[in-house]
Amino acid sequence: MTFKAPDYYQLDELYSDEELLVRSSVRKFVEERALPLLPACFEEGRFPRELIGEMAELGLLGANLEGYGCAGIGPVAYGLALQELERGDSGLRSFVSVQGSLGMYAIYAHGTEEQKSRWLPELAAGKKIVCFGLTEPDFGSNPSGLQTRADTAGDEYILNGNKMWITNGSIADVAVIWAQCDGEISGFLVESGTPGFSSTTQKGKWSLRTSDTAELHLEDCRIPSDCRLPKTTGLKAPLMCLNQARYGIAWGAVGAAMACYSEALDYAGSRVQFGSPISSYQLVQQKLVDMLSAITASQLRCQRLGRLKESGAVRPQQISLAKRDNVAMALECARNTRDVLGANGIMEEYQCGRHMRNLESVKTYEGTHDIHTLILGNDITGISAFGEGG
Ligand code: TGC
Ligand code: FAD
Repeated sequence: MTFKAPDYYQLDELYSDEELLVRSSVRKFVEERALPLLPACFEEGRFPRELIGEMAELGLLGANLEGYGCAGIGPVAYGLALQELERGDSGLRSFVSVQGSLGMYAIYAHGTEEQKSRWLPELAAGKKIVCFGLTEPDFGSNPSGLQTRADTAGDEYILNGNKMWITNGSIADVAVIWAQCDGEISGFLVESGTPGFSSTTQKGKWSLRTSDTAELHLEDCRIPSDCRLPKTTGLKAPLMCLNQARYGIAWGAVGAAMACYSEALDYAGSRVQFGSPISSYQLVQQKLVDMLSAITASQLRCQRLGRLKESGAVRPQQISLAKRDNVAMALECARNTRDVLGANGIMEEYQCGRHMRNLESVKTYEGTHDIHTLILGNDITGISAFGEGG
């Protein structure tokens, strides 16, 4: 099947030449290099490490950061790149989100000049991999209560605790670990191989199978005091990183929806039942139109969000709205496509089932759908409904 990107409101006219160039180069990479591998990787439960070098060459790692070997592209170009990656698979976009928007951004925004010079060029080049450890077994939606501790011992910190569901966790060369330190949440750079630091790959996922997910264990893990990210005092520091990643997810989810819509339209045009293509029946047309309408609304939302980010005016709550609604929209498109494809919709040779399963994770990570609802509810009413401790 040839992918036909829906652009019903001619939004391409609103993108610059540079933005369209970024999109076309990532689209080519996904079409020619990633999609031939992804279905098999999904079946095997394997992250395609062999694609890291090419993604780095395309400037996709820390793409929207300035200097340190990063491409320095604008937010809209970055969004379009992530849209293309997630058109391939959410796991590919996850890798790029965690490497750039969470790990590299944490160092970029909160690190010393030495930390930035040491890590960012190699992370941008894909020679090193980073992960971001915020979530713990008992603290997911409510990271403010996290239990991992960093205690001062002379010119070292001693870290103890466990992290869970950490993307890139078992392949990372360095982990950004969020821990309680002197009564505040603070970030620490922990290198793989440090005594007392280990990871366990989380097996048995039926979603995001092309992504590496791991538990991280810290047991009397000693790190030099200059491994602390100095500008991290309080939950605001990791939440700033989450804004970057949630922004990318808002765009990425639209890519997954576009892949599903294109598949549904193509299939409906060629599948004949009762003597005619199923696309000639009103109920099928309604499903296709609902998808197109929802995708167009999300594309417009991304466009505006990107321009707001470009001008420095975007608010975290506006990002929450886009993450929440675009992911829900994409999940609905994946389910509708599965339906339009009938029995074939459950087969791995079609993409909709893989996207549908992936999007169940995307709905949960980076703040669940319901947490973003509460963030927005709080914003419009001024009343927090998170419950005690929220
Ligand atoms: P709250 O009291 O509201 O806020 C604490 C401080 O942070 C500030 N703040 C923000 N700053 C920047 N950006 C945001 N989005 C911010 N939201 C809040 C706030 O102003 C305050 O600052 P200050 O100066 O007064 O101290 O904190 P809370 O404890 O009530 O929690 C708020 C809540 C529930 C919204 C937050 O905890 C939350 O977002 N929870 C969801 C957790 C989450 O998203 N985890 C993601 C883990 S990483 C991940 O999933 C990666 S998957 C990646 C992949 O594979 O692609
Ligand atoms: P919980 O917080 O236990 O929530 C369970 C349910 O309760 C949800 O429906 C939630 O919406 C609801 N709920 C919770 N609180 C409230 C409330 N106050 N009001 C109403 N409903 C509520 N984390 C990282 O730190 N780094 C990573 O790289 C990372 N990668 C991930 C990769 C994958 C594949 C997955 C699945 C998760 C990843 N996560 C990562 C963790 C992710 O951020 C958490 O799963 C997410 O924040 C939700 O936490 P939880 O799973 O503990 O669910």
